[in-house]
Amino acid sequence: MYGFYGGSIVDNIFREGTKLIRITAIRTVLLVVAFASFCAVAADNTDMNTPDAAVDDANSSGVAVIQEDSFGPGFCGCDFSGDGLINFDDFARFVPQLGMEDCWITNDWCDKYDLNHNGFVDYLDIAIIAGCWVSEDTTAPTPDPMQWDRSLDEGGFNGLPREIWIGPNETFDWGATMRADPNSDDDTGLEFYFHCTNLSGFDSGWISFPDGPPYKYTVMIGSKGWLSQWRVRARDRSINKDTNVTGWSTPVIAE
Ligand SMILES: [Ca+2]
Ligand SMILES: [Ca+2]
Repeated sequence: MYGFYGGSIVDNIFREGTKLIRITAIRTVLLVVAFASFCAVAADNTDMNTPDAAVDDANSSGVAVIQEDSFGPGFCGCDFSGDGLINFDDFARFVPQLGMEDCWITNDWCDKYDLNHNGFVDYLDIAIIAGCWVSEDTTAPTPDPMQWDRSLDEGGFNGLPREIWIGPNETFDWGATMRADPNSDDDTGLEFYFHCTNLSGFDSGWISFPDGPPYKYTVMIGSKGWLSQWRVRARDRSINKDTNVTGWSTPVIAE
């Protein structure tokens, strides 16, 4: 009798669990179907993505990509993964937030998931994602070609390549220092390559600056008067970073 009673509880728990899984699965399928419909509509209605429906993106190289009504993160205003591509990776991050209310400045618009800042994470935000569906960042940072930072630092120096004493021994501890100057950040972030054109072994390789500007590179070279010549270029950090590369800046000799 006791065993039968216990089994009944287990059966109930099992039934309720199964029901919950079934409801969750149905909701997920309905959501994906609804989203696929949004994508189909967006694909059919190309007018949704014409420049008239978008605004200029100050964070990329001038190509209009951000939807006019989106204040969300990164590329297209809805790149939650930050890779410059809008796909299921972003949608999967968005879905758990669907239905959130009381989005406001104080909670960073529901942690940025309220894309249009109307106070809710809802179907209007899904429409924004659908409008950017499978779009990807295909533009290099600006300016293109990259340029040197000619502003003066606290020491009164501009960012053009110059020799600098960086060691305790004034004969052998000279290096070169320089700064690049992108005119804005990029949707996915920036990387720079400082290239020494006449001496080997001093290139920076692709480097990033997690703390942002100044984008400054300093390298030990040896003694004074080596007349190393430098140029710099930049790329973004998107899935297309191998092709989203600026041209080289003008070469400058460090003196
Ligand atoms: Ca993404
Ligand atoms: Ca919203």
